[in-house]
Amino acid sequence: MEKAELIWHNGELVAWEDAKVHVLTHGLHYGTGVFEGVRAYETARGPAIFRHHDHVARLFQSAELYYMPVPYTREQILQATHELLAANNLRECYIRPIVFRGYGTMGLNPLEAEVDVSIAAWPWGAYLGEESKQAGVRAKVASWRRLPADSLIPHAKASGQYLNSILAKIEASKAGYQEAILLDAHGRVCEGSGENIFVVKDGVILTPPQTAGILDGITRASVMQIARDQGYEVSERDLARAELYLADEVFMTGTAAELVPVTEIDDHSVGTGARGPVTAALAATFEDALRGRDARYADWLDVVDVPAATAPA
Ligand code: PPE
Repeated sequence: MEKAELIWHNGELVAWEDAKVHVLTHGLHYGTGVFEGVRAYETARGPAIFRHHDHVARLFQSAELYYMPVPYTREQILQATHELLAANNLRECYIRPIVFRGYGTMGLNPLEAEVDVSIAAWPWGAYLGEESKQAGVRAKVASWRRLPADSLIPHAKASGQYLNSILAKIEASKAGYQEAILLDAHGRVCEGSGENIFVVKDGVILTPPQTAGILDGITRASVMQIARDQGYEVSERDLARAELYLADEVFMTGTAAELVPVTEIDDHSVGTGARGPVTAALAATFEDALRGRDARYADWLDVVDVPAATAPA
């Protein structure tokens, strides 16, 4: 990975190399952490964090779901992220805040363990490869089922829960695919290993509902709004596996992945096998929204005051 200079850790900016934890950190042993993935983009008004307030709100919700008190306010986390980007002189980056149970308590009752908070940011290019946003990706339905909502909490973005996605991702990549699609125990479509999923069929846009074991994606919500604003009918409903194969278009959304067409699933070509027109139209507006080129979505951008790099005299 690409590095930056500084990481915000428990209220202080520390050198990237010094942002370390003890090997007996609770979150390392039991996965007791919650995190976010956020991105900032260069815009005409300066670097802007996309839906920053929504990401921080979800971070606090995830923490609450695991009974983890965050020792900072939302406002402090928002502010700290601004300071971090300015201090690192980052104008386009991925941002990873994490709230985790720290060092000093072992055993499964975490309630007495301290809660630590870090925020890192670094340049992170196309998540599924440089070609992916245009050319699309080949995906495989994983044999691993999405974690059930009666065992863990799909709505929480919690560290330990990602072992489920990681098994699916390993399976897909060892089989030569770029991404995994997870179904639930009844065979209904849930999401990708790190993305929500959409199907386009006969001009209608379909995506699994909140009850389908998905993470309530912020990119998903943004793309649904953009689609409705463009006059598309968007329906949240359960999807059968075969509806993926028979779709006109399939695409995935996520902060890291952004908006990526899925052109092949389990060796069936989806639609024409190339990025479809609905996906292309949504991706164009989404890209404009991220980069501050569409006034309708200006509220989604939290502009950061990063001093422009001074040109050498
Ligand atoms: N589902 C899952 C399981 C998921 O991890 C993500 C984000 C999404 C859906 C989309 O959510 P949103 O980013 O709010 O639109 N995955 C994050 C972590 C990826 C990683 O490899 O780490 C991300 O995209 O930042």
